Amino acid sequence: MSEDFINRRSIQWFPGHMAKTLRLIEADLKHVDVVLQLLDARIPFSSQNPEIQRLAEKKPCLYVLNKADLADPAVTAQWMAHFKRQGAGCVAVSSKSRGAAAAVRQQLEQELSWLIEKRARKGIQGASIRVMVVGIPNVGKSTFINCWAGTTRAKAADRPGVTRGKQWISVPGYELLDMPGVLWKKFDSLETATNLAFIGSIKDDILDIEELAMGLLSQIANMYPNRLCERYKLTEDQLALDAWDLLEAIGRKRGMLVSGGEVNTERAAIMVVDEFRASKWGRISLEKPAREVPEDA
Ligand SMILES: Nc1nc2c(ncn2[C@@H]2O[C@H](COP(=O)(O)OP(=O)(O)OP(=O)(O)O)[C@@H](O)[C@H]2O)c(=O)[nH]1
Ligand SMILES: [Mg+2]
Repeated sequence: MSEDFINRRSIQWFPGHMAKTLRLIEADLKHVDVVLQLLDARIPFSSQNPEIQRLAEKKPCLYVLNKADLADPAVTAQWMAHFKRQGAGCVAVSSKSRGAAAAVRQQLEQELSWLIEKRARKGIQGASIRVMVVGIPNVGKSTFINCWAGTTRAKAADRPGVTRGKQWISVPGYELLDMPGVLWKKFDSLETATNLAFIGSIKDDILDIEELAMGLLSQIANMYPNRLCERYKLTEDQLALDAWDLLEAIGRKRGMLVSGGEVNTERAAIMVVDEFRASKWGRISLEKPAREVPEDA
């Protein structure tokens, strides 16, 4: 069910500024010391853009699982272990809380200790470390930079595609490069596109909101059934309804009716998607790391 709206609508959102950003990332890599790749802690796999990945590989790279305040902490711990096993530097933060910048800076200084020592040996201790911040739209790149700067320097808002050009921001000891978010030129995985749509990294205008809400309800009814039951006071029988009927049942519970007593399913869908994104259903992770087989198994 969650894939239906993708099949019907074939999601495609790759405006000109995203193509330009990929070229900018490539060109600016030689001017930075490290790449911070922000991922969404609720979908650390789906939020890894392979094209960004390919470019970032040329530099030391650190993953930041942002919006960890919205994700299931137990699953985030699994993701941290997963990245560690892969030998990748990783830190989980919430850019809405003050500690995020300090946590990332500490990890960065660990990853870049060789560079810091090399600079100290050459007597260029004062040089700032240049950091490029990249990721999908709406993952919180600009918010993270503002958190580090301690003030609003980069424009940030709760929709994808806010940052349209690159912007350097200086903080003590560092130069941070904010970049626009980049999606896929063409999605090859329906699951990835679906997950990105759920968390709001794809412009909602190009999506069918009812199909989006139905997909989300089906997925959460499987993964975290109790959360839906609690939030919408649903019985087990109601939870087992198909997604359209479930959406109607939720709309009815919330009194979202039109004349004649029918449910305004569009209003219900908007409410469902908004409530998920605002974490009204509690902390939820949509993806878990694939079970890895130990090498000696
Ligand atoms: N709960 C929570 N919200 C966050 C966090 N980081 C960012 N946000 C919110 O996510 C939304 C998007 O943040 P931005 O900083 O504009 O995201 P961006 O990655 O710069 O987006 P683009 O410029 O569009 O690529 C804003 O509403 C932020 O307040 C976080 O760690 N936790
Ligand atoms: Mg931004």
